[in-house]
Amino acid sequence: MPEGASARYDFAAAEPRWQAEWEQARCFSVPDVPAADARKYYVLEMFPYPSGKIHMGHVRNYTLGDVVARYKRARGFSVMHPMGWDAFGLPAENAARERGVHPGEWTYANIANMRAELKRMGLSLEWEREFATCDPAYYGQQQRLFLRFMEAGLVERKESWVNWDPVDGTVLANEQVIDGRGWRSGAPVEKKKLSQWFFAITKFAPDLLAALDGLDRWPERVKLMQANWIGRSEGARVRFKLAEPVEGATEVEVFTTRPDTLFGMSFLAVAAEHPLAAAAAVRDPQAAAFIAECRALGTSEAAIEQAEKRGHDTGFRVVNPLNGESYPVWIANFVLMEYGTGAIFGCPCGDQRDLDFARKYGLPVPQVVMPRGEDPASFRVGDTAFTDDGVLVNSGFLDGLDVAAGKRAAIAEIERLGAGQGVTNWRLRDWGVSRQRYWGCPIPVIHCDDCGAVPVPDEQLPVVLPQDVDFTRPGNPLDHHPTWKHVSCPRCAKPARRETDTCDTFVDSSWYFARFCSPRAEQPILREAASWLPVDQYIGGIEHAILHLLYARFFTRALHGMGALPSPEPFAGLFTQGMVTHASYRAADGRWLYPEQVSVDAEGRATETATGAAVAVGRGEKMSKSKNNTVDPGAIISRYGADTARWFILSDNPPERDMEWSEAGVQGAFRFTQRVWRLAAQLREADAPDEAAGRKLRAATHRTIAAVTEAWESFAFNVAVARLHELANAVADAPAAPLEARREAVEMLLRLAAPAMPHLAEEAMALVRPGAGLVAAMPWPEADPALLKAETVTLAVQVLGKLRATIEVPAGADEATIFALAEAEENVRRALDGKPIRKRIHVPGRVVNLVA
Ligand code: ANZ
Ligand code: ZN
Repeated sequence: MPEGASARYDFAAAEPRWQAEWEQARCFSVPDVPAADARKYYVLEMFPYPSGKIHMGHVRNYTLGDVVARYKRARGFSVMHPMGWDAFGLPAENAARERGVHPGEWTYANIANMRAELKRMGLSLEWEREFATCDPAYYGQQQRLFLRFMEAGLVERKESWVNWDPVDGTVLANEQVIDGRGWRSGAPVEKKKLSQWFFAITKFAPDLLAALDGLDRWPERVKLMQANWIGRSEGARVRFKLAEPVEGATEVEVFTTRPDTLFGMSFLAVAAEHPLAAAAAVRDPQAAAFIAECRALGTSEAAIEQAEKRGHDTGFRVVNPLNGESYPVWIANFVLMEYGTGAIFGCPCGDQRDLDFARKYGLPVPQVVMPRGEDPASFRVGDTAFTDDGVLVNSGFLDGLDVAAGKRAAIAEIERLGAGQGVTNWRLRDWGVSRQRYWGCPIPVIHCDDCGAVPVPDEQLPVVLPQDVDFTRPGNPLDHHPTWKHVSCPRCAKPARRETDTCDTFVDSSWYFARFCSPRAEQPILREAASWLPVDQYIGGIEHAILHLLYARFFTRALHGMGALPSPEPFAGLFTQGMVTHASYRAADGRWLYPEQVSVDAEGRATETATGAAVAVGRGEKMSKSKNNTVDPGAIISRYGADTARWFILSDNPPERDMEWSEAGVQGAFRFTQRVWRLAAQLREADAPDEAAGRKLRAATHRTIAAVTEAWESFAFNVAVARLHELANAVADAPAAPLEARREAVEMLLRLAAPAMPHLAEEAMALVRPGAGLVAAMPWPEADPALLKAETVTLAVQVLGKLRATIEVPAGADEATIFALAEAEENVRRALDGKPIRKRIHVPGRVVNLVA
């Protein structure tokens, strides 16, 4: 053993030491403006919300990103890998309300805590770029962007519905509405109309949809979710004449994607907020009561989707332009005012919601589409509408057509009659960014009675949040602050009011990746630094597949249009990781137990240690505080070291899949770190060096270089781990190989494992090649092509599935030769015991199985 090398790897001493070395050597720093000849690579993980502690999901996310960053750096890229904090949002205000601590104080204390925890992980981050979105220096620049968006016509002020808590007198976010009631007051939530600020994301809907095609390094699943969210629908707007005018109105317009089914109409339905509904409410108290009931449903689409379909007949009637017949007008809770025209025609045979509604209220169900080949005289839908392609029947001039041809023909006829036109409709709504809360970026506008909404002049930015705020009163503290909102109009100098709405926190995360390129610049994004964009590899959870990614794409597209960004897309590559799960334990009385409270016997039966009572074991459940099945990363790092945690989290499953955290798995990873250390510490010349063994080991080493390179490159991280385990075995199995062959094998093991176990790689490398410098600064090893051509292949030989021998066969040997060599083995012959072989199976490079 080389002098000073101890038998055990002392991670607790080594890890902080190497972290300090990397920091001192500035291994992870890159310039704001990339060098002209540099090959840039920008790796980014979705930045964390500073809740107070890191969890295993963070450990997985940041380990994945760190592997990419370290690997790409070694491949000669100039790698930017920054970190910051998504620091505005409701939990800080809740802490203020519940514990009387200022949201800023709470947030910055959490950040300090989590920064220290992340640093212990040994991530190759460039901490000089760090910022929090709640820093005035960040949100001040965001206000600048808001003003630029206003100038570009991308900001609008519109009325929109919000969830209103009548007791607390405050606007509620959708997640604060629980079963239709305010989360704090418990009062039934009302819908209320407020003037709010919107970003005109719908202007970009066609571009945002079309550009998905070019994102070839994004998961298909995410692209599909985005496409559905943007929701392009081809259809028609159709006007129905009212049988009698209502308050001056003579017709109702609907949006439909199925104009081919107009002959199957049963009713027309409008949203509770539709003017016709209001007109009905004036005459009919029951209509008014029904509308109030709909209002209590809140504004979330999910709530509306799940609610029972209900309606109220207004007594008004309309005439269908295609068949001239008259139909009742209902108010229905499932019709959204914000989509299409806020009115639909219901065709129960072709739409499940319409069918449920018709059955509930005894409305007719005319049959107009059916599967081809059915008999129109007898075909009837039961409880399930027929929504597939089929043939149109009982539909006049449309009879016999399929759905697509029927749509075209129906639209042509509607247009000829002057009763409407074919249209493309988008599901995407404009993005309402107003939030009536304190802990967010103030919207930089001043309201003047004479001048209207006046932008805050650039030189008065940032509009800083006041420190002295009162959280004991309900409502928005900015609104009831004694002085903050009282300012003079920037245009006419008369007394005016500051906007007290703050931005949706999704705004903060829509451009942070651009800010990282020049985090201290006096403007939002330094043009020259923006050439770091797009982010080459973005990594995060699937839960952000829609909103965050769509908003970031919108921002980037808008800024690109203004000439501020070089690329119209923010993220060239996207990787979505799976969850970290853990067993959970539940007692018969429903209590969730901590793993420490449970004993598991050899057969896997779990009991509560204190009582001996049986415990139900849940497998693979997402770690969650409510189920007591979380594992604290800090405790794991203290006990086993960061490299062990990183190695284990990479080893279990492909990173896109969920992985189960287990104590046994962590211990396995820990043993591997110790084993690698011993291989390095115990290198010395063999007593009788065996050249052939050396050649074999070198071939294995170089095959591993090729395989692991490919695995890191392609996010097959668990494969890289498996191949490195094999290389460790190969070294251990070649004690007679000459020292240089073994030294090369261990060196490569360390350098190839370094993206995952960076500390151990440094510490052991200092033994294997003293004076070679930091692994973090070494180029990636290259496999020697000559050594990749294996001379022989080792195969396991099984008889009836049981291992009986291993054989060496010439590379490229045919199957007849391979079977002959296998059957000639002494042990194999004995196992076969003269029985005829019924089946021979050969898995190339791995195994021969003989079935006798
Ligand atoms: C008649 C019809 C017949 C419909 C049929 C469907 C099937 P997408 O694809 O999402 O655009 N719809 C229109 N506006 C609505 C609103 N404001 N609230 C609730 N539903 C609305 O869906 C378009 C379809 O959703 C439209 O086509 C309309 O119902 C309904 F056999 O019109 B359809
Ligand atoms: Zn004014």
